[in-house]
Amino acid sequence: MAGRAPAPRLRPRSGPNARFGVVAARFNEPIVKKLVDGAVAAFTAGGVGAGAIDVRWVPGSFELPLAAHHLALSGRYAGIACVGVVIRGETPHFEHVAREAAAGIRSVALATGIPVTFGLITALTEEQAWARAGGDVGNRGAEAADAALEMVHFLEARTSVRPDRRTRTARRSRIGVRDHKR
Ligand code: DLZ
Repeated sequence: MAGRAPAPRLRPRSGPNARFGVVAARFNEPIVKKLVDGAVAAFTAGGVGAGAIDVRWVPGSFELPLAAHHLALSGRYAGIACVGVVIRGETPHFEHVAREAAAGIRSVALATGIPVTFGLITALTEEQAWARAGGDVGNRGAEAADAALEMVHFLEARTSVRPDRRTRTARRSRIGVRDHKR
């Protein structure tokens, strides 16, 4: 599936104070670094302050969901972009990695309510992967960051809860904790 994602450029209302995370899988690291650069550049272009973007590395794409889940539950992040590169090898192993990463990332977003987006390249060859890491076919990391920004904007338009408070608020209401005003 080739093609470029549309550039949304819908900025979160919370402005430069909103924090964003990039979780990056170290497998195929030289290509993944291009995705990280793309994601950071897109967040910055979207109005996120340079000091408000945290990049965290994990061993491989299989580990992306757990790391993203941990960051999302911290309540510190408005959105998180996951980036990684899965290239077909000689065995079906890569299919398991790609499938679990995709399903896991989706689950984290649904379970936490924090936009956690999918900046993975799944490619048949290294050449295809480079093309999607800032080459002819765009930069999947930048697209994941743009998607996170747009989803934060989407959620902000529908709730008065600040994005970085959303997880904490959801958790507190689930366990029946109320804020007592004195
Ligand atoms: C083991 C493995 C393989 C074969 N291929 C990739 C890959 O193409 N891209 C990637 O990000 N990670 C790969 N991994 C590593 C797994 O994601 C994971 O880190 C290990 O299986 C340990 O859990």
